[in-house]
Amino acid sequence: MQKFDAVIVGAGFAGLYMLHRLRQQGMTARVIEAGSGVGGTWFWNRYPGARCDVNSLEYSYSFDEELQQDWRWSERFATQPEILAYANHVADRFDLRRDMQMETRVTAAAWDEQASVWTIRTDRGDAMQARFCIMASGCLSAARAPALPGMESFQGRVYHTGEWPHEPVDFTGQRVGLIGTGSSGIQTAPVVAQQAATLTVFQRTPNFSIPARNEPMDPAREQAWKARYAEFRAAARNTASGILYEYNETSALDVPEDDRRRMFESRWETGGVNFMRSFNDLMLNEASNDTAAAFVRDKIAATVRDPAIAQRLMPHDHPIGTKRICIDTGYYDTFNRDNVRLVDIRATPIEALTPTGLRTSTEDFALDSIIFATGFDAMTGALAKIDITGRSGLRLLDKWSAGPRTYLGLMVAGFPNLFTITGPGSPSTLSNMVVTIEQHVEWIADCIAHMGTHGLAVIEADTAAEDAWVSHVNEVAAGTLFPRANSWYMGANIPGKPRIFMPYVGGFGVYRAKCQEIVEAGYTGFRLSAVTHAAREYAL
Ligand code: NA7
Repeated sequence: MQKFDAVIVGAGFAGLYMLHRLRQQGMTARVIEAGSGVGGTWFWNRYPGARCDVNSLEYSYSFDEELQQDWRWSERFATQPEILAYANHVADRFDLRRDMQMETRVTAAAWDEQASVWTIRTDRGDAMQARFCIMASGCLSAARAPALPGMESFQGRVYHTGEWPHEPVDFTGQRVGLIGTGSSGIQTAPVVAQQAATLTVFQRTPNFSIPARNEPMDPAREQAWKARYAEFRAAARNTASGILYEYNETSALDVPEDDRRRMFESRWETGGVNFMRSFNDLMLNEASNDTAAAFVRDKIAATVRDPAIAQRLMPHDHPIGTKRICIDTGYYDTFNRDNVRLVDIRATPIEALTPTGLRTSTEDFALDSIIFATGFDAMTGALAKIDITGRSGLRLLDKWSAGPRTYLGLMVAGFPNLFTITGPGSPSTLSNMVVTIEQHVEWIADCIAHMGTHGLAVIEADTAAEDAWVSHVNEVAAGTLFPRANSWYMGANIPGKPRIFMPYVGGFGVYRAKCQEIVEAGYTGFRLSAVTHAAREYAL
């Protein structure tokens, strides 16, 4: 049996940095990755138009000054290929690949109570032992497509945005169907529409989308950032999202209508998620939120020429931002094209795939390719695919049957020495993922170093601390508009999944301070115990 200090599951941004940190601390670690390359989300999501919605200068590691100075981003919002190239650069630059095992899926992880080690098994038949098992398996990595009748019968090509082929896909001359209008569908549609003979977008729920206004990197901006990178990064770590948006501390209701419109207009013009920071209560107060939602609906009406199609594209069923806000390049305008059609599958549901396309309750559609942009089993999906067994045979799946329970999104009571990077209950998907990943990686690495210095073998979250944290996470979410939407944040996109708001909405800066306080107070809410006899033998 191979033995490591730590096994890290996943070679995305979290796994890469975790490996680097542990190696710096002189530990042995092995990364197990299902894909054939590094990059996680950016390895799998290769669909046309895939692009980050956080400024590239901020959606990048801050842990190494030379790295952040050397790397050149070519656009305001980086494309998937560029982010993937960056992940590969990091893997090479820090010589990470020699401790990685690719094209291997972790299938099981079991805590050995006697030896205080995890036994980790893979789909290639490997078995390895590690004192620490670190899940860097991602928040949006378990792609899902609906199980429609007739799936097997369709003679054309089927794609999922989250599992896109590596070879280029050419839709020229094809009749393409796109199912799903979340971020992925909204980024895919404009690009495919330009190439395909026809594009039919099957929309169940309309979504709010803000123009990205992407542009080539402004050299002056790049220079200004790089000159003050450390300062900007430090400031971002104290914000609610880990991003230096222009935060406005005014309520949308405290300003005259004209001023409010001007504010929305200026942010619509500059583009990006900054729009949602136009006022400080858009996610807290329904009346404030309504003003932003109405503004975007007006923009849809002004962009889409056919009023009936514009109406169909306007969301009315959830407050703006309670489903992750989308950022697009020409999405609404795509519906002005002659080769694009919008089908409301809430009114006329898809009944089945057929050999030649798909059938709704009222019509047969002839299609050459179907793209599923139907999302992910978010936050818990990747963990649920692994048979994780903690103390006394407790299975994570059983423990989480009514929804995920964690302490700080970092650890789970009953699962000693198992860490979850950006786990449910942490800010994760509500913040800049790279910033939130760095904070978790550093917290975990420091914790492991602390254990080493103090001769401690086992750390475990306390059930009482976990209960209190889960209550706090729910309480904070309940004070916002977020639970009002059937979003993946709520697990609502997966039939049968418990309806719980999974990420921590209290803000990244607040959360980070809380994690720090807990450490300074001696790891409050965690139980740390000394080296057991068996663990000592293992170490030898
Ligand atoms: P999302 O945001 O979960 O969007 C999935 C879309 O697919 C959404 O419009 C869904 O409609 C639709 N969907 C899901 N299941 C079905 C079925 N069965 N039939 C028809 N339509 C369906 O996933 P994305 O990949 O776009 O984005 C995920 C995140 O990745 C994104 O938020 C960013 O953080 C990056 P629904 O709204 O459920 O009615």
